[in-house]
Amino acid sequence: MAPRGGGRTSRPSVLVALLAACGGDRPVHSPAADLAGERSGSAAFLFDGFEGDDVAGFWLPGDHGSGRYAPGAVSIAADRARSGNRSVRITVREGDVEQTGGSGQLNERAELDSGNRPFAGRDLWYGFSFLIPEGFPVVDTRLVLAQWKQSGLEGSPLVAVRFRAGRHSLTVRDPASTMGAGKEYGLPDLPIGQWNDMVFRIRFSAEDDGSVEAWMNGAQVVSHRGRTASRDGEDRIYNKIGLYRDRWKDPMTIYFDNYAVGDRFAAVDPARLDRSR
Ligand SMILES: [Ca+2]
Repeated sequence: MAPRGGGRTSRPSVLVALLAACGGDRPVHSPAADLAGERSGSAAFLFDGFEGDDVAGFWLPGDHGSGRYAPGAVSIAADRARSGNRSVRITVREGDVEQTGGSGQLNERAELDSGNRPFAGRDLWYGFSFLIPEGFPVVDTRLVLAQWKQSGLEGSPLVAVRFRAGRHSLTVRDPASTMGAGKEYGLPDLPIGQWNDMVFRIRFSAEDDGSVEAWMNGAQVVSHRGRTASRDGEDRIYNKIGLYRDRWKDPMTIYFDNYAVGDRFAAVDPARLDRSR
């Protein structure tokens, strides 16, 4: 596996970088996010409401060939927003950042990667809202909308949100298996053209105290207990959102908004930015 962006920095420097980013001139988060943090009494470690002219500075760059998306595949969009006026639009086209999987199957991707962080062995909360637009090709091919992986561990993601042939599901890998064996939880159907708020509480652990919980539109839909990471990997975790699939002819587009990583539900809940709350 190629060296990953977040792996270049130690834990303290990641925190320093985040603090610097928050105080810098690059639009990392919106005033609405500050208000939400104040209301909840908790701020997220990472937040992108996609209200700036570009994605937030913590996302790894998508250099063609080495990054997670091809040039032009990720853009700030003003035609959809879960909160504020903008979101991020991600489109994968045939052959984008093409790789060959373990089974020889060609795969392709357009994903945002929030960085490689020392998150193993602790409770982490992730939240985002996403929208599948009208006209999206709902087809029977492998498609991953969000995934969590462990640095230094090859094979399937530890946790993944999938959408295949209209079936929306969450998979938890058996860390001892390299090729996908594990548990699959069915998730509520995905309404096309509507925003869906997702919150995840995940404890990545190579011991029995691992856990994965998920909420969709405010209702808990997954509660998993057991080992969620491998002793063969590093203690660093990275999370990607977007579109990762086996090779397919037709392009696919998805929208995300209100991405957050934090230490409690209220810090990452995509609905926390609703003005009525
Ligand atoms: Ca937004």
